[in-house]
Amino acid sequence: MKDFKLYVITGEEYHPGSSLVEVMEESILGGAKIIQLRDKKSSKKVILEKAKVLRELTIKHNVTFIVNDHIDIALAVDADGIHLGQDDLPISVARKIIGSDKIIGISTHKIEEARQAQKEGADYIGAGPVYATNSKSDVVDPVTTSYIREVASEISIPFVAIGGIKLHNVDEVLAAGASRICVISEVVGSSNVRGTSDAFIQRITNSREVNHEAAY
Ligand code: 3NM
Repeated sequence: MKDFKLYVITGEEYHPGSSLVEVMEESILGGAKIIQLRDKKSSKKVILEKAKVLRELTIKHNVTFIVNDHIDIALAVDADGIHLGQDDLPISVARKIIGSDKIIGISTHKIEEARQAQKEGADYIGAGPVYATNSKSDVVDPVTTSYIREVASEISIPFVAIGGIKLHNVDEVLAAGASRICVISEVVGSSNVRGTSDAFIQRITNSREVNHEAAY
C-alpha cells in the first residue's frame, strides 16, 4: 500500500451542520491520504450510498478509500480495502473474498493481536486506543503509548496509532514510535477541518524528519 501520514475516519455525529462529503473533502485538502467510512448505525442501504459518494470523492483526489466492516459494500463500490475488528471475519477469509490486490486492515489492542495480524497477512494494523475516546463504544481500556512502543519495535507492517489522539497529545504518540496517525473527532469535529488535518501533517512530518525516516 502507498505510504501515508494521516488517516481520517468518518464520524458524522461530530459535524451535525455539515455534510459527510464536505467534511471529508476538507480533511483530504488538509492532507489526509486515507479515508475510512465507518458507520455503525445506518442500514446497509444507507451505508452503500455513503460509500458511493466517498468512492467518487477519493478517486477525484487520488486518496485511498477503506470501508469499515462491510466487505460486500467495499466490493460493490470497488473500495481500496476494508478494515476489520477482532470479532469480524478472519483475515484469511476476508482475503479470499476481497482478493489479493485489496488492502486489509485490522484493529489491535495488544501485541499478540498485532503479531497474529501480521502473520495472517494484514496490510496494516490499528494500534489503540492510545487514550480514552468517545468515538467507539465497548472499547477496551487505553493501551497507552507503551503499546505504541511495543508495536513500533516489533511489528514490520505499517501501523496507525488511534484513539483519543489530539493535536495536544500527538507529539508523544509520535515520540513513542508512530509515524502514521488515525483520527476521528479531532479532525471531523473541528471548526477548521482542513487546518487541523494540515496541523497533524506538519507534526508527523517534523517527527519523521527528526527520526530520519524517508520523506513522503
Ligand atoms: N478504533 P477518536 S479507537 C474507531 O482502538 C476507533 O481500535 C479504535 O476516534 C481502536 O479519534 C477509535 O475520536 C476511535 O478518538 C477513534
